[in-house]
Amino acid sequence: MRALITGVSGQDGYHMAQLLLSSGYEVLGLTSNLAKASLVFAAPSFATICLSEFDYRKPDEIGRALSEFEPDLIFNFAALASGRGMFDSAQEMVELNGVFVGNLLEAIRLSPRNDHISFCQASSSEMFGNVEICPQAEDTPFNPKSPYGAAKLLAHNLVKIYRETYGIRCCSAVLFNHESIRRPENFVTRKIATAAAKIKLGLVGQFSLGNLGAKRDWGYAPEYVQAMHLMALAPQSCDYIVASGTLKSVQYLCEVAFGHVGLDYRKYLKVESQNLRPIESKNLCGDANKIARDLGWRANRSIDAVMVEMVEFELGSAQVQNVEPAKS
Ligand code: F7E
Repeated sequence: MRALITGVSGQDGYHMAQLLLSSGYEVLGLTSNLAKASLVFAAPSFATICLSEFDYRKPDEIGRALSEFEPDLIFNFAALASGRGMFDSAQEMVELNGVFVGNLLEAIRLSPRNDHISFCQASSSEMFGNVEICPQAEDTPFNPKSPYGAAKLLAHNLVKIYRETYGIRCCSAVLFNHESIRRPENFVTRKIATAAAKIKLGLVGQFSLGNLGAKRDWGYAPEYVQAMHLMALAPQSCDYIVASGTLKSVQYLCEVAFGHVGLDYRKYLKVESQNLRPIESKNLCGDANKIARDLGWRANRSIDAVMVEMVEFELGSAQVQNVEPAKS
């Protein structure tokens, strides 16, 4: 089996590549930054991955990749998301997070092998915006409050249209927040884990956050890519909520991370307005009963355990970076 992963060097692309390579797939990873991707996948366990530089703004390129590589499964993680950047550059956001997915679906439709391809899109809980209904299920109305959420909703709707109109095997996983040691440093879990580790080691004296009261449904990224893999293999393509069903606040994550290293986060935290969002989505908590019923997937690892894993990883990395060269 052959799998194509777009946005391969991000957190989810990395975990998906790891899962598929260990399951015996041939994997082609598309990336807008080949130098970065080559570093991300430098470990010997990724020796067989094939990486290719890709311009997401050129609609023809995706058709070429499909005819040359002939994938059975396609996972789309190519997206702009930069921590508090849900409101960054609306035009780029719409082009990459929305229009590109239309180009990808059209390339699948035009492919002579379209019967052999199954496509899974990384959709987002940000499409719900500020919802009254909590938890959110597959039939909860979307009401995005950010350009990111709106662009993701464009892609989500296109997937549904191509499935229903053309019979393409395509589905969307509505992913709630999901974290791991691969999270980029501008996301809140990584910011907190890095701060806890560096403050514990005496490398920095304080850290800054935005809205401590913000609550999210946080899960473990390697489990969320497993859900998407199951969805792509399912005989019937349909969309699923992928979530833990548990709401926790940013403050709670600080308590877990700093508690793990025996510190009180309140002594080191500065709340800064630059970390606040113009509008904060509220009540984002997913009901993942449908995927549990149909495909047997459930979120297992708690966000407490994920935060501890992230802090331990950051302690290790910070120590390695700060080891002084041996004196001769
Ligand atoms: O924010 C609050 C912030 O940037 C989480 C992506 O996977 O999940 C992710 O997007 C919460 C928000 O993730 C800071 O206001 C407080 O309430 O870690 P985040 P996100 O924006 O929710 C969704 C589902 C996706 O689809 C995305 O691709 O934490 N928060 N203080 C902060 N957030 C950040 N980044 N920095 C702070 O200082």
